[in-house]
Amino acid sequence: MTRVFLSVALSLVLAMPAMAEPVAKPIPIGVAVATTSNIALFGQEQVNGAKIAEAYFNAQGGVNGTPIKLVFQDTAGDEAGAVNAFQSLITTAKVVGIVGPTLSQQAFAADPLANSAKVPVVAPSNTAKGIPQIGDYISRISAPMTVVAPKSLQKALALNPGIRKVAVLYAQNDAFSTSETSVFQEAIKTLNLKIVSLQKFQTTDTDFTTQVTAVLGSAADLVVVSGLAADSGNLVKQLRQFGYKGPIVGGNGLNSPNMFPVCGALCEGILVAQAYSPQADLPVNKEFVKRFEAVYKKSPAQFSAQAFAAVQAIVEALRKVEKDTKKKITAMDLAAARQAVNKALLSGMLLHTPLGEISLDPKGEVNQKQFYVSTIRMNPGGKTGAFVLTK
Ligand code: 1QQ
Repeated sequence: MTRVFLSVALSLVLAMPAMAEPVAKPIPIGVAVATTSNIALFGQEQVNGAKIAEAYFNAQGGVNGTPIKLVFQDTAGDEAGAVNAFQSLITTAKVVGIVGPTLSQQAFAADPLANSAKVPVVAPSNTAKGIPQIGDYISRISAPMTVVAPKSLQKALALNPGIRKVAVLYAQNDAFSTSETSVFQEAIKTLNLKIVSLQKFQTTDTDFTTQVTAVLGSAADLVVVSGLAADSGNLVKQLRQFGYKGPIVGGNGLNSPNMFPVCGALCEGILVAQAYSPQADLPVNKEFVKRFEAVYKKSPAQFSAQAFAAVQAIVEALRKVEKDTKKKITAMDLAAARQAVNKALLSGMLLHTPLGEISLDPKGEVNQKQFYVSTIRMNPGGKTGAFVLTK
């Protein structure tokens, strides 16, 4: 008797995940980025951009009249934090899709979880090689460094045709940084330049005396840095303090104005390739910039615009699902909705985003045409500055 009861109870429990479970109203979309830790400099910009997207799309009626609701989960800066945030969004918040995480390093740990749970992930800032290849449910709106990084290098060379000797520095404990440096190193060789110094550091380092001494000893006439925000900022600062006067190309880790206080006036002149310009003359971008400036009293940076675009991709996928199935998302089973959203994301639809026109290919890789190379220009006093389009 007891045994029969137990086995019935057990089979009920086992059957539970398969039981129909509707999508909540408003429609929950997860945002798992770093709002604490050493990479909060990026994550805070992402939260700002995502919140503007939520207000913007809800003002348009959300998903054909049903509002969306962003559920934020801090990942902090490491892999475990990203895994926990994903877990909570998938099982507790029951989101239809996830925007996140902040770092590629975290994506390689957390994305497989979402992929096996069949929950679509749209990466807002994962630029390493191999992100969409993590699985069928993983896509990105953040252009890979294979496409973006060489542009800043070409610009540095156009501005300084005498460059021959390059010092390359990178954070060896971060997947994005190791991926980006390999792209830079490849491009350096293609441009017939010579790598005279190759230096490694950790994203947690604050003292770069060893690396800077080696760079100065190599008489490099260009320095190329791949790291995250605080480490790269301190590295640039110490390079200048020790007397390096030549051009500096920074990777995506230097793509945030939140990094300006780290190197202060010594951030001046760093060249960075960008996937976004607040000046882009597009209706959706103008509206984004207007709303962003009204709330945050500053113009949006790349990570904010990319977070907006990632939320947009999921919203437009939700709209497409309703159009194609003639069913309300909120009348659908959660598992079915997640699968349908992923299918719509990978259907090749054209998205008019603040980043320009982009689309995702069937494998989840982004197609983006327009990129920019900017120069960091610090204001007198060295506390604030801007990315200014490089002529
Ligand atoms: C990655 C990156 C970082 C610089 C994003 C903040 O591009 O981890 O892929």
